[in-house]
Amino acid sequence: MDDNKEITINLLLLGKTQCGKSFLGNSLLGSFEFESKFFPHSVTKDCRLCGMRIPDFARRMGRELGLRLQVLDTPGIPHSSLSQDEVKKRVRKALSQHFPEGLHMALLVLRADIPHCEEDNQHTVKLAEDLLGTDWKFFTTVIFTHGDVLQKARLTEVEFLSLAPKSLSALLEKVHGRYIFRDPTDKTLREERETLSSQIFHFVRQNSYQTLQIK
Ligand SMILES: Nc1nc2c(ncn2[C@@H]2O[C@H](COP(=O)(O)OP(=O)(O)OP(=O)(O)O)[C@@H](O)[C@H]2O)c(=O)[nH]1
Ligand SMILES: [Mg+2]
Repeated sequence: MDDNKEITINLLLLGKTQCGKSFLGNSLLGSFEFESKFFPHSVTKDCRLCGMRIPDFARRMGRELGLRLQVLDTPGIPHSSLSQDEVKKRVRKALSQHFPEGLHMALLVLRADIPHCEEDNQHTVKLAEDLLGTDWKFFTTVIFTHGDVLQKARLTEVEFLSLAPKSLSALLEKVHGRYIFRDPTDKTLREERETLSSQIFHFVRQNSYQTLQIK
């Protein structure tokens, strides 16, 4: 925690190509900082950090508390033009460059509208472990994008998770049940930012604002 007036939270976006990382980053920032679009190949090639401040985000001991969110967008893995090793190299470099004080939360972005296969989920765990070390599970939240499909399929979040393969439940167990379904339909950027930032802030506070040091 910085001082009594402002808390900085460092967030990392991780996930496969076209899973919605940059879009999620924009929703968190409440602006269109990251290039996000539907494309038949990977859009983001370089890691990029963007930040924003929410003054008067919360109150602590009678004082207004501001929140500064720092969001690091990354290329997807697998990537259409970069090798896995190259993407990992870029992410590691950006983490040490931008978050010398450590990472509060990695946001592991998964699409809710495509099937979750056993191998995919194992690959996701390995990727997080490779990049963040063995403590990754204490500093990771799974974010399901395209949550709007659940409504169309008349499935609740609980039903969706109970029908998903065991490897997905295992992944959610590993991250201590920290997951969020996002459904950007009918929401303004501001509403999205408020909902997402409070959910993530809650998880960071549960961790007593500790950070993961990237070696
Ligand atoms: N309906 C819906 N569309 C989404 C959601 N998240 C992302 N998208 C769309 O999915 C497409 C890809 O989103 P991006 O944010 O560019 O995905 P990315 O993971 O950054 O993609 P790369 O940089 O190519 O790896 C865009 O058209 C987004 O508008 C979501 O939750 N719901
Ligand atoms: Mg992107």
